Amino acid sequence: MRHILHADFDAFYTSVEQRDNPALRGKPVVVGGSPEGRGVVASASYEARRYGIRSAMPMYTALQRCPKAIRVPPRFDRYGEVSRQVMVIFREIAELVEPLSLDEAYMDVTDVVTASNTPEDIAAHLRARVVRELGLTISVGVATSKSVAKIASDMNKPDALTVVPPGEEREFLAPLDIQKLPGIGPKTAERLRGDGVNTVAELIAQSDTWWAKRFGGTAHHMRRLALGEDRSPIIEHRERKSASAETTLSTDTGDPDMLRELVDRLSQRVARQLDSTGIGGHTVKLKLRLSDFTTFTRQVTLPAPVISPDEIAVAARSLLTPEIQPGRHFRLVGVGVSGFEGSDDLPHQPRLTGF
Ligand code: TTP
Ligand code: MG
Ligand code: MG
Repeated sequence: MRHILHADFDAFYTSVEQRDNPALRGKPVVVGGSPEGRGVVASASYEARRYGIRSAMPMYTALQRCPKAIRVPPRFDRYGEVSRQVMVIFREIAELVEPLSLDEAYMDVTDVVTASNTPEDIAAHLRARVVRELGLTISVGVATSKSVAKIASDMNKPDALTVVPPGEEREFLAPLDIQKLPGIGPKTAERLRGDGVNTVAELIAQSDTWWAKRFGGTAHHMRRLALGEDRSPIIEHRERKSASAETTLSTDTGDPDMLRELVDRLSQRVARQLDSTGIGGHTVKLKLRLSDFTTFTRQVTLPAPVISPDEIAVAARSLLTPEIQPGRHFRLVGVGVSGFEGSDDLPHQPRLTGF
């Protein structure tokens, strides 16, 4: 049996800002782009969440919901620094560490567990150390698998320790909404709800044929997740590749409506790739090839990661618009997302580039 911890900072970006600037403490704070520049909320303090403010919400909407909320522009360098510091602590307490994003990681502590040092003790000690050394709180989930530990760490946020004892995984998951399971995004959830399946209990009650129909090749894996029997190992270094999609047109076109519609379709394909990992990227790229085979890309790096088809499409369309010019015909269009949280290709400054 393994003992896995999942740790995740509470309101990461905003907590760092509140720590560094005492005037922000105890107040509704949002980190993200400006409302005029169509910015979105990257992180909202728990005080701001009481007003219904959430990550990925347009900043304009957030400030409408809570006009006295204080907006702070993101400082990615600072968050990267804190992230490296917490990962050092994680590596000191656990044998294996798999960072998932800047603010969270899985840890396998199986080898350090003893009768007098239970997984719960290790987690409590870890939480205390992070508060003492970094002045920030993390929520931790303790379980026998990655998926259950991750769901547990999110359960009682903020500043919480949630333990799922061995053997109780199934009961723990049963009452939860299906979307709590990793791999069930909004699209899949919608289809399952159409079958009257809303909770994990209802999911595991379905027949083999239903599972095969709904999940195809991943049915076996997903069923294990739903039963709390996820066996996936802690992976020390995870590759996060970019997600992209492109199409060569049957006839070259310069028609703005056709091109925009194509960009939307490609954005949906890219979003589906991102949906499988649940990780958004900061950079949206548009690739274009003209009738004469000249190929070029345009890209934009955004303060908050994009993951939904609409977010990707809005950014990609904004790159497309200036390229539509009289007499210009396109033979290929591509859309891509990169710049994932915690990866090396994330630039330190939001920027607008073309090459
Ligand atoms: P999360 O861990 O998802 O969120 P959080 O730490 O702000 O809040 P909590 O964990 O307590 O629910 O993401 C970590 C950071 O990643 C977050 O502080 C900002 C960034 N982020 C975005 O930029 N955009 C997003 O849509 C999300 C979800 C996160
Ligand atoms: Mg967090
Ligand atoms: Mg996180």
